[in-house]
Amino acid sequence: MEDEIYENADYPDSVNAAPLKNQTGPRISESICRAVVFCLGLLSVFLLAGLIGVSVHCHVSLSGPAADLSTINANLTERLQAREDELSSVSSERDRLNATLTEKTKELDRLQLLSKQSHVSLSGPAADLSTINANLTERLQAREEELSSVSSERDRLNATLTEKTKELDRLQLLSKQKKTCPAGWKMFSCSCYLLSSANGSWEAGRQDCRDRGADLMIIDSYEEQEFITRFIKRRTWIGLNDRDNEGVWKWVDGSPLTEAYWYRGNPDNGGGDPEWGEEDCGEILTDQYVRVNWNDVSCDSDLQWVCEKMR
Ligand SMILES: [Ca+2]
Ligand SMILES: [Ca+2]
Ligand SMILES: [Ca+2]
Repeated sequence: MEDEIYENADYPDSVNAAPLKNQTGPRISESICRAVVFCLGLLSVFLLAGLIGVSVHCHVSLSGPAADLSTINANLTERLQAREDELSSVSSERDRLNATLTEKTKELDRLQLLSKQSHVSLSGPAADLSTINANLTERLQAREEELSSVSSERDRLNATLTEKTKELDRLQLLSKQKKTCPAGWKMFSCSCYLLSSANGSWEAGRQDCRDRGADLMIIDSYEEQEFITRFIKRRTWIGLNDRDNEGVWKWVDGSPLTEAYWYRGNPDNGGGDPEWGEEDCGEILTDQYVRVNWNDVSCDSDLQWVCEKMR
């Protein structure tokens, strides 16, 4: 515009060159041209001022919304970030679902294949196989029940065996114990014998034997008579008396006297001598005559005694 203005400004100068040859006309034209140039220059100044004003106004008016734009930009950035996050999350979910779908598809294929195979294999002899299977299952069940029953029987027998073994051991131990005599007792044949260390009446001696699980000795064989004769060193009570019925001798177990070894003249019940009194209890004398060493004597006599018990 300014160039245009100057071009217009130059034009009158170029026009002025020719009219210089004419002195009156050109002077008026020159004044008009100067006025026009002045007006144009003034107009240019106004236009320039207007442009500057507009420019300044625009600059001022843009400084206001700059802050708003920054906020909007920040908001948009934030929302964009949120959207991106959301997208990332959705993508992950999609990938996960895809993986599950793939897995399920494979499982379905496998099941379908299996179903197809089963269908093919069972389609022919399905009934027979089913029957055979049922039979086998039944037989297996029967065998298992039988096995269970046999196992129970075996356990029962084992328990009984254990019990019987214990009983046997106990009896063997008892038998072994019975085969020997207690300490201090003398063993002969099937019996054990104990000579007392103290003296006493026939009744006191018998009580002592009973307290030991025995009784006064019963002599029922010549061998036993011979044994006790060698065993004793002094007069000794034996389990023989006629207290209940004078002259009728019996052993402490109630058995009658069938084989006797009385010293000569005995039993004499004291021989009628009041000094000796009644003689109702039996003793073995120290006499070494084995076949004749028994005597009847007062039951209150003070003698040792011999106990006997089965071993
Ligand atoms: Ca005996
Ligand atoms: Ca008598
Ligand atoms: Ca006598």
